[in-house]
Amino acid sequence: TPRVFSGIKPSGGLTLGNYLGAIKRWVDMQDEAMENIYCAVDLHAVTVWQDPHALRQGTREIAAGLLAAGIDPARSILFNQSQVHQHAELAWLFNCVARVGWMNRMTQFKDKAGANAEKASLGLYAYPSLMAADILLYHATHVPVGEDQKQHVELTRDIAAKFNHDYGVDFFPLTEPVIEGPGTRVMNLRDGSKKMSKSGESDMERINMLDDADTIAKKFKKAKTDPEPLPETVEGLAGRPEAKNLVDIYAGLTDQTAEAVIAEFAGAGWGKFKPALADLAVSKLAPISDEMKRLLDDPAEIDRTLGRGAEKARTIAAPILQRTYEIVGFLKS
Ligand code: AQP
Repeated sequence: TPRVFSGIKPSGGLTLGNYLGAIKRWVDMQDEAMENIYCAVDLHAVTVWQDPHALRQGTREIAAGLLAAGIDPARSILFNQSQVHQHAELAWLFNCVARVGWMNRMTQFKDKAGANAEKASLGLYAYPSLMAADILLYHATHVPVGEDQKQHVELTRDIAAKFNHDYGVDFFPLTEPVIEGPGTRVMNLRDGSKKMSKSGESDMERINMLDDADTIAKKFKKAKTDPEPLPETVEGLAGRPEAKNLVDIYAGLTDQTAEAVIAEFAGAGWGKFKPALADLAVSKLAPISDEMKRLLDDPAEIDRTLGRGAEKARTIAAPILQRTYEIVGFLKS
């Protein structure tokens, strides 16, 4: 069976970008004939310093968000990365397979490190080889991600291919990114050229999954737009990143195409569209955030769920790492 792996970094609260770009599709993938593995990637989070208390809280929030959105631990494996030490071990080997030149081309590192790359952690630089390890440790064939992760999944293929070639084996699969639908790149509400991020500076630039109805309405009301009304056809969104983003969010939340949304709202002003979008977002997110809050009231139960998931993950990961060590030539007594 095809195997799916994907993760979310506990570097802040979950956003609408995480929901539309990742979680919503992960839930749907459970209905396909695939084995699903979903992970709170805490080892990735600490590539930038995290307050330990916030990291624990963020990890539980991801678990609660996934469970509340419909990830079923009986059908999917759900765990946090650091409980399966094989991720870090395989990442080390991949650090030795990947080339410095490959890492130098990663645009996310450039974005996150900013002007002062010398001060970035070595872990942030090597992030893509840990991500390759996350995926290949399970021989995952499909990786559902947002558009921003496409380059990293392609690098994962390069690492797998180079490992297979260097050791003359056909061991690691060449993984496909699964990037589909209108929600794969949700943009910042205050600047349509940047993606919506958990850790962006201002809270007004993102919708958090735990935001209440008033906050969601306020954020959409204040979202940056141009003065023009919605166009008559979807082509009219070209060159209007903020308008396109709000239409795409509407489309993502209703499982429609942007064309269908434009057909419904052709020529409408923002005074009509924004409240409709806010109502829609609240109607979709409120049941999830209510359930998240209920789950977060019992952190010990969340921890147990993650622990059981980690146990299942290790049963897949351990033999694959062991075989990798044999291929590489590590002695085992
Ligand atoms: N804005 C987005 N639109 C669509 N998909 C998104 N994803 C994240 N932001 C958007 C997808 O969510 C999954 C988990 O991402 P992540 O949290 O592990 O990493 P990230 O993409 O670096 O997230 P952030 O929110 O930008 O975190 P910070 O600010 O801490 O760096 C991935 O599938 C991602 O594509």
